[in-house]
Amino acid sequence: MKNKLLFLGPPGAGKGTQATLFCKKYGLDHLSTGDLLRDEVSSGSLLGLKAAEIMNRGELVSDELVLSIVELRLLKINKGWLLDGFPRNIYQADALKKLLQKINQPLESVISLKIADDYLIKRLLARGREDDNEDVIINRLKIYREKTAPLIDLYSKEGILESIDGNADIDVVFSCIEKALG
Ligand code: B4P
Repeated sequence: MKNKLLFLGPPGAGKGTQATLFCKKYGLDHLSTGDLLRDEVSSGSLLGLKAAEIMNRGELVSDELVLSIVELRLLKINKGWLLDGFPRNIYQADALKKLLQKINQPLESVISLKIADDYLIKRLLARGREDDNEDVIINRLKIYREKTAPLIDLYSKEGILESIDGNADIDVVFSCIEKALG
């Protein structure tokens, strides 16, 4: 099984859900920039307060902050890892490539979870996190299309992208991911 992975997809596609299950089963280190940022927010730090404002508008937190968090974590990892929600734009993807070259652990596979906007909006409204209200979700989807979706093309050209239908039961999506990475 490949163990240097990235899960990509629009907000609510199930990246976090699938990444948690996958890391538990295969003993990988789960690196979710969304969770790390929410931890920073809960800590009440100045950086956390700034991040909360941006996240609650559905926008992307600064590349500088995200990269500093990711770099610290990746430099400490010596087993397999799964990146969830990072990179989110071309700049972060370039920075990640350089970082992975530095630690000599190239990305092996990218899972792209596909799902229609209507389903995403329903799922996120049902979850009801602070950034899960309709206006913010629509903004997150817009930013996903503008900034994150171009990464699909980038990793497809590198020949490491696998597309999975995210609009199925959680265990069905999980089996498809296992098959793609097996
Ligand atoms: P994230 O925490 O990454 O969250 P997400 O994209 O909204 O959700 P995800 O796709 O993980 O969905 P989940 O499994 O939870 O980002 C939040 C914010 O943090 C961003 O808007 C941004 O501001 C900031 N941020 C994060 N990373 C950043 C970066 N690199 N750079 C800059 N800013 C960054 O699933 C959603 C719901 O669907 C859950 O309730 C789940 O139970 C349900 N669900 C999942 N799979 C299902 C299925 N198969 N069927 C039915 N329901 C399902």
